[in-house]
Amino acid sequence: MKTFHCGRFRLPLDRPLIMGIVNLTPDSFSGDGLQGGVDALAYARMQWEAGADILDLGAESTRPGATPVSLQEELDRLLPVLEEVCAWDVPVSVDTCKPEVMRAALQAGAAMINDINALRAPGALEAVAASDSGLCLMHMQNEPRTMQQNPVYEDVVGEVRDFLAGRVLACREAGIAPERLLLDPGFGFGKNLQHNLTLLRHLPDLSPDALPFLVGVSRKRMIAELTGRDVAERLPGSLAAALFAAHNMKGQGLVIRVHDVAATKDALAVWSALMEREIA
Ligand code: HH2
Repeated sequence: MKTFHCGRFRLPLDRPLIMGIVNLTPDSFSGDGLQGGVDALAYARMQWEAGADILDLGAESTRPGATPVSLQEELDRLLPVLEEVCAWDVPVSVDTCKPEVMRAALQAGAAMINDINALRAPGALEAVAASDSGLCLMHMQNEPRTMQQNPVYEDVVGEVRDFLAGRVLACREAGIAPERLLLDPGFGFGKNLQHNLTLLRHLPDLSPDALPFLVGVSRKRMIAELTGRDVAERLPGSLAAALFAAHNMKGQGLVIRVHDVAATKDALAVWSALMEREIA
């Protein structure tokens, strides 16, 4: 059976895994950031107890138009929470593009680095190569400030696949074992609705060497474009997309990054019970 290697954890990929989002930001698009005195540790524990297989801590919003935060600000938001959560028996991922944050996170015990920039920043590959952390390599066209200003592709599937293949090669050349890698098409990161739908339909075709995928569609604008719903009402649409991804990727390995862990777990439980006869 395939496993995903992240730090001291070996996660079996025979069923879709759930990554629970913990946004340590005041400005996340989903509205789940830490405004209004929400306790980050209590929130992280709630995500874990709801059934998250991995917790993903992010201290910088990447929503379209977001302004970057300074290194110090990101570390100040992240480290106090990370140090506590790393003592729990759950793999902790850190969502960051900055090599300095990667190094500090790994030192504090993070089991995974989730980089929407696919380790392209100078020094990023070197920051993670010698560790045993899991890694997520995501495709993004342009950068968060500008990415949704008319994204254009000639062949979105081919371009995303080639980009990911290039990043996998760069990791291999840096000595990173493929068992440490998850790939992500980057839904909403420099893509319009049609790009997002095409990529979701073609997930299994996007991965060089049949590597596992991470999919993040939870509450995103593509759900709003299909349902007309505000951010607080996008759960049913998010679940439909998550189940489609699970169905499409069965056997290849999938991590689903979500805000609503308990609801996603229930939806996957029903889907996997229905699938059992086919798998047996
Ligand atoms: N999406 C967001 C952030 N990080 N990482 C990966 N690998 N894939 C994604 O699709 C992805 C991601 C945006 O979601 P969220 O963290 O809820 O919002 P914000 O960046 O505004 O905090």
